[in-house]
Amino acid sequence: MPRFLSIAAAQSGPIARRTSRSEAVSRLVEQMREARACGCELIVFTECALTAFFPHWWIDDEAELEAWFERTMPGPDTQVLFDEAVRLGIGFYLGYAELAVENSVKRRYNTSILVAADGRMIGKYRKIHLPGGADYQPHHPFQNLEKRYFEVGDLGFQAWRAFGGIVGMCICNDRRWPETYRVLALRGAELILLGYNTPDHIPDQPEIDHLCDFHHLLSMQSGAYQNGCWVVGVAKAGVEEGVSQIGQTAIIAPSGEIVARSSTLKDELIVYRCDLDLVKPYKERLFNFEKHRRIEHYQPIATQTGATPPEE
Ligand code: CDT
Repeated sequence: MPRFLSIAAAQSGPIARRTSRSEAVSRLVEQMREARACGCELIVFTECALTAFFPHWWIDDEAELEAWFERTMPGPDTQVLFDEAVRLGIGFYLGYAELAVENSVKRRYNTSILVAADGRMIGKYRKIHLPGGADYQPHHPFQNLEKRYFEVGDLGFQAWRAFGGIVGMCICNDRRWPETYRVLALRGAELILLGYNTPDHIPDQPEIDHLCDFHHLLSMQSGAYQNGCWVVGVAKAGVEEGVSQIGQTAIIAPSGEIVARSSTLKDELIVYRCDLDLVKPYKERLFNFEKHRRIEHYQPIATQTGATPPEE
């Protein structure tokens, strides 16, 4: 019996530094309407979908920095997105910068949420793999200061029963790490949603610039295949405040095949009717974790019983 779920991956073009939240949200609302008109039940937006990707530049002033963050979700500027989702009857994944006040302490996270078609918050994820550094790099054409502006996420990798399947979330750099997909799949995920802001130039490793698209797709395709999951990866693409970012928004089947892919570097919706039951041949046979994984052999060499000591 197929379990169909029609998904829209809503690639974003650049968002200028001066763009207001309400302008950015109105672009998302437009894409949401288009997705619903295409019969979609779920729309996936990108990482930090409400603003320019501010970790690309240095910010000293605390108030200026906090202005890039959302204190509440929904908040005054995002309520309209939730209202429109309910009106249309469509769920969504949204990435944003979150300012949380916990026990009177301010904490900043790179966050995503999963929202049901009735506006209910299904789950929240806070990005674990933060790339870049915390210090200014004077010789780089742009910065990657996620380690300065965000804390490492404290919610782990979780999966939720939603949209007729089991859904997990991650964000951008997480997609390059096999453990992201593996932990989500061990928790039962059948569908993994993610947004990303990925420059097409890596300032401290320019020799692999020409492989940016390849490594992006390679990570998601292998993650999907090796864990028997659907993966939906959504870009913020194009030249944003002088930083050129890849597109390649893609929907990937559990076979590892790309079934839909963007072709521009602008706001662009790609849509696919995913059969969630296509995870079964992989999860139940080839990659049946319970049957075939051999975790007793995963210990570091020094703790393995019967390990041959290194030769003198
Ligand atoms: N936003 C984010 O996590 N970007 C990183 C840039 C690293 S450059 C290889 C990414 O992994 O896409």
